[in-house]
Formats: sequence, C-alpha cells, structure tokens
Amino acid sequence: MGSLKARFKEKADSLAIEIKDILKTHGNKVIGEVQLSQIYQGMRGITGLVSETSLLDAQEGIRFRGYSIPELQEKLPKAEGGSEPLPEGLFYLMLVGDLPSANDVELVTSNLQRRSHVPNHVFDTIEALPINSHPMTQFVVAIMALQTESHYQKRYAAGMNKKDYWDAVFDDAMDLIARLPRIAAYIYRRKYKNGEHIQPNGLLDWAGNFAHMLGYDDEGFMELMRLYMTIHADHEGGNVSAHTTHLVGSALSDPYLSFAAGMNGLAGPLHGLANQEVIKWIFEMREELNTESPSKEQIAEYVRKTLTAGKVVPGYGHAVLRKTDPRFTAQMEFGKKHMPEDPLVKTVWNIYETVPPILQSLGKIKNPWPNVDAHSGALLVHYGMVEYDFYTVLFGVSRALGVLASLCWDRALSLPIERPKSVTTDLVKSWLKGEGEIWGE
Ligand code: HAX
Repeated sequence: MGSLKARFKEKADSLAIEIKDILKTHGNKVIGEVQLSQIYQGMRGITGLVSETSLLDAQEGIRFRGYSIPELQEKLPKAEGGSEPLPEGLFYLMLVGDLPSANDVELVTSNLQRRSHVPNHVFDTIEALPINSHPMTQFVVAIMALQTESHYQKRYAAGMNKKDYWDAVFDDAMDLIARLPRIAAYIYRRKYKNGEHIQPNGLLDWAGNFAHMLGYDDEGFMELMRLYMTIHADHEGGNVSAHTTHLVGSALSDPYLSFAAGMNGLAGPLHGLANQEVIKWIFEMREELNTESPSKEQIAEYVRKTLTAGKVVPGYGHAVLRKTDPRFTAQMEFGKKHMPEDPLVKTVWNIYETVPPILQSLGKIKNPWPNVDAHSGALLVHYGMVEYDFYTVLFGVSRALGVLASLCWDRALSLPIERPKSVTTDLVKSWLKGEGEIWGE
C-alpha cells in the first residue's frame, strides 16, 4: 500500500522531530501530581500515556483526531446510497490525521480486500475448540493461530533494523484488519448457523462485507455495521483493550500477540463484554416480569433488585466520562431513524430515563449515565442477531482499527518499553511514618 504507508511515514517522521524538540525544551515540566489513593484505585486520572488517534473529554465524549461522532457522520465518505461513515475512512483519519477523500477510502478498502485471505489452519484451529467455547475465546485463539503470518515476527527473527519496526507493524496491522471480519463471521456461523459459512463479496466495503459474511444482507444492518465499526474503534489510550495492546506491543511483541492481549481485556464484563451483559440483563428482566415492554416502574424495581444482589447495572457508568456517552446518542439516533417502534429499543430508552437517578441516589457512582454498551445490543436484535454472546467479537473487530493504528504510531515514534514503578503497602506505611524513601525522594 504505497500511498497510505508513505503518507503515514511522512507524518510520523515530522511528529517524531517535533516530539524530540518538545522534550528537549519542556521535558522537565510537571504535568500533574499523583495521590496515594490513585495508585490503589486503578490509576484513575493519572496522565501517563500518549495516544495520537483519539482523545476523550469527560463532558463531551470522544473525538477522533479532533472530530466528534456527528462530525464524522457528516465528513467521512459513505457507501453508495448510505448515510453512515465508512470505517475504513476513520482508520485513515486515525492513522494519518487527515480526513480522507472518497478515493483515499476506496484505496484502503481495496487494499484490505487484497490482504483478506485467511489460511486454512486458522479455521482448523477454531474447529478444534468445543463449540460451546465463548466466541471471544474462539476469536483470541484464532488471532493467535494467525500469528504465523506476522511480517514483524519474521523480520525481527531475521535481524530487522529498529528503524524498520513501524513498517512491519504497519503491514501486520493492515493484514489483521483485513482478516478479522472473515474470522469473526466464521465463528458466528460456526456457533449459531450450523457451520453454514458465507464467502466474502469483494464488491462490498469492509463493514458491508462483514455484515454479508455474518449472513445479514439487509441494507439497514450494513449501515448499522458501518456505524458500529466506526463508533467502537477507539476511546483514547487508557482503556483496558487499548492500553493492553500498547503495553504488550511495547515489549516488541508483534501486532498479533499485542492485539490478542488487548482482546482478552475487552472480554471482561467491566469493559467490552458489557455489551452482551446489557441484553442478557434486559432479556432476564423481560422474562421475570413476563412482558416484552416493562414499565418504567417495573424497570426501576428491577434495577434496585440488581443493585441489592451486589451486581452492576451493565451499560451504565464510566471511568472517565461524566455525561451520556455520545456513542450511546449516535445509536439512539440510528434507532429513531430506522426502528422507532421496536419494543426492545424503546425499553433501552425507558431504561435511560430510569437508571441515572437511581444510580445517582446511591451517592458513590461518579457517572450514572449510559455508555456505548447500553444501546448496541438492541439494534442488533432488531435485525435478528439475538446471539448476544457474540456481541463483544463485533466490538473487537472494530477496536482493531484504533489500537492497531496506535500501534503503528508507537513503533514509528520509537516509544520505549512501558514500565511504571510499583510499591508495596509496607513501603507506603513506612513512608507515611517518615521512614524510608518513596518515589525517588
Ligand atoms: N452499577 C452499579 N454500581 C456501579 C456502576 C453501575 N453501573 N458503575 C459504578 N458502580 C459502582 C462501582 O462498582 C463502585 O462501587 P464500590 O465503591 O462499591 O466498589 C462505585 O460505583 C464507584 O465506581 P466509579 O468510580 O463510579 O466507577 P469506576 O471508574 O470504578 O468503574 C465502570 C467504571 C465502567 C467499570 C463501572 O461504571 C461499571 O462497572 N459499569 C457497569 C459495567 C459497564 O457498563 N462497563 C462498560 C464501560 C464502558 C466500556 O468500557 N465499554 O466497553
């Protein structure tokens, strides 16, 4: 991919020089302070990472290279007749920092098509797993099986110069993004559709072809996939999947190893698995109440029951956001446009009106508002994709766009191995008594 790779390299070289200058002049500037509580509480609020592809504002939500989701919906190229952005365009934007033209996006799409072949041993590896393995387990195992194809791994073993790391990471990132939809669709059709697989359609865009291979050729579902793959792609650098991919990559593990590690983090219920938990929770509520359309009073009662049982209300809360997630809002708008009368979608909206005041009343939850996962499942169910165990795989395919673009930047900027300092509570206690040294004092 001559042009995108060359364009990326040009941008990376110029930013690398700028960063060198910034650090030379301002490297000693203090950026914040760390409180004792923060090191026991998930490092919340500590700025300690650089991630070029997107930035999260607590009040406003995510911006990808400065563009909000509504701006992306307006400015990124679309499929013919469609109104949602093509995720390939977002990948281009995250990678090089400029909005792509329709032609730029076409080139990315065709490049991904050329790279999309998945070797048979990957499917054999998936087949070796019990059918009841969770789809995220199958996904991660398949990514690991695909690692045989890593250019980075082969070139490193052959003695690659460190100046070339970014080049091999770029090729692996493109290959992975190209192949993930085929792998994900294979897992879906294997587990839920009697192994009746669907061949790719080379005339479709990346997300449209993914929808097709999953077995959903409805134009509405294709549009949903384009939106879904765009809004789930990145959420700055500190979330578990992005941070893990970056961390593992910092040991110079190849992109397959790094991305698989990130996906293991995405599979946690406090992160990406929350999307399946939301629909599971709503289905259980509907079953228990024996109604397809629970009232707000019934929902409130069920929320209190969930909290009393010592469980979280899935899809609500966030470690950084303090307002309704704009990714939730984008999906709500999609629902209003395409399925305003769908009972499950309406239930999601009723939950939105019911849950925040209840969570707020507990007095301990910093963000009572919905996140991206509160809405996504209901839209999928509308088009017939009811197998909620699979939802996090969809999230994972999308997340590849952001974390792999970031990994290209990590190597192009020669970011070093990540290694923060940890302490023991014994050391903290003696430090509090004025004995012993801590944090380089
Ligand atoms: N339901 C019930 N309790 C909640 C809650 C929720 N939705 N959100 C937070 N809390 C609780 C916390 O568990 C914590 O309780 P304890 O003090 O008893 O341990 C307390 O409120 C304070 O938490 P916080 O500071 O507001 O939130 P954190 O930054 O620690 O955690 C989470 C953020 C997203 C993990 C949290 O809000 C949560 O568990 N939400 C539900 C799961 C979810 O939707 N996850 C997806 C998040 C978005 C994402 O990554 N998508 O992939």
